[in-house]
Amino acid sequence: MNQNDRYEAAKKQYALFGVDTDAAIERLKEIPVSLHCWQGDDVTGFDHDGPLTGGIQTTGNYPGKARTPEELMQDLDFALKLMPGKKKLNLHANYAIFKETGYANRDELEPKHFAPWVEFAKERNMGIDFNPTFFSHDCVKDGLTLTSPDEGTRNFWIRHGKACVRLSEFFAKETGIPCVMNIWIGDGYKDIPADRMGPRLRYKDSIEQIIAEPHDPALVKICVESKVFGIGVESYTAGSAEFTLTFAATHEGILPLMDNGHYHPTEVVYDKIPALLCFFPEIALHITRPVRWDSDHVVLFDDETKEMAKEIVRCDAINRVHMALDYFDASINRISAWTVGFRSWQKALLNALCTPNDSLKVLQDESRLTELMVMQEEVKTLPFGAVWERYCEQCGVESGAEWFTKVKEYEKNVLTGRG
Ligand code: RNT
Ligand code: ZN
Repeated sequence: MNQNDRYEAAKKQYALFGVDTDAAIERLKEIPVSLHCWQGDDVTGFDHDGPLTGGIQTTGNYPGKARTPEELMQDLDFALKLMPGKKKLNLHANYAIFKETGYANRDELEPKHFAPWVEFAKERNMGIDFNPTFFSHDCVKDGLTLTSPDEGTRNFWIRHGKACVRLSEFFAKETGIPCVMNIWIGDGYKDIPADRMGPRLRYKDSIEQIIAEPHDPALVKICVESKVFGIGVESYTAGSAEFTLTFAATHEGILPLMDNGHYHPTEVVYDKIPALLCFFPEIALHITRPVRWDSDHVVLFDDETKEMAKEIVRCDAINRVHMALDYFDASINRISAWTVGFRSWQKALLNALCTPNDSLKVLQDESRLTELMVMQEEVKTLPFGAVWERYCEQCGVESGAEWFTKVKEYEKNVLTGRG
């Protein structure tokens, strides 16, 4: 059977369940997914020489890490060509480029420090999402930024946040695509604090000052990301789930951002997606793979990932959920890490679009729960591979693992020369 026959046979089988695979493929082509620049260099960036802080860690020492903006862009460009679908570029403030402009501290970042990135994104028809970087910097005092009791420190980071709001609006205007700006801080305590509310009141005030920076909410979508704990910050995290969710709920236009590595191990973000969609017009996600902790392994086409995508599709919320990848594995080829993760989320979305959600809902609502179980199991073995093949073909990328041959060549020709 050739590829076309395989697809036509699959299409018929899906049609028996009421699924239109052609429509699913077309829909997927329009869903933007944000690709994080920081997988390419282990969250290092270009504005400091110090270690990665903030309670996050990359482990591994695979050769070939990008060391300059040129190398990171070259790697990104290579990886993007192996991924089907519509992409946005997700940048962190510490990826500012100072070569032409001279150094600027985080509280004085300006559009000119990101001009090469804007050019990169525009040339590839990508929107840009943005993240202030509240870590890996000398002005993090005692592990604290926006919650710091030291007003000088806290004000520095508020100014950073405001600069990022201005930058986000600049990105949106330049690309013509709204910019999702995500606030995440690692502030917290390794051991039992004496005051759990004070840091949160300061954090609340800090975010309120940041979002007061004039901006068009249609162009800049500001999110707050929660977290349960970090490395070295095990006992207390100021930006907990309750804190960020309530902040978003009580501040017009602010979106909650859920990272599926940031909850207790038996909590699942796929169940939280529909809960939040009952209240918020828009929400945001960081899609990652936590293995026993917030380890940020490469996203795979696994059950949790599939369920997250299914909820977005089932809730008819594709346009209400901003999807971004967030992981960093330094132990394997970083281009492969980018590619596997992006392709896995694409597969999850396509799989969700090829799920007979309407008929399964009917079974639930009619309490035909035995049949629901039978059908949900049945759907799992439909010939999804042939639909994926067709989608990749239409997007001009390889559907199978042939892409990896190219990555190996690139590793040999480009990455190994990086010393
Ligand atoms: C950390 C958060 C945060 C970061 C990025 C680099 O636990 O997930 O989103 O991963 O900002
Ligand atoms: Zn995250």
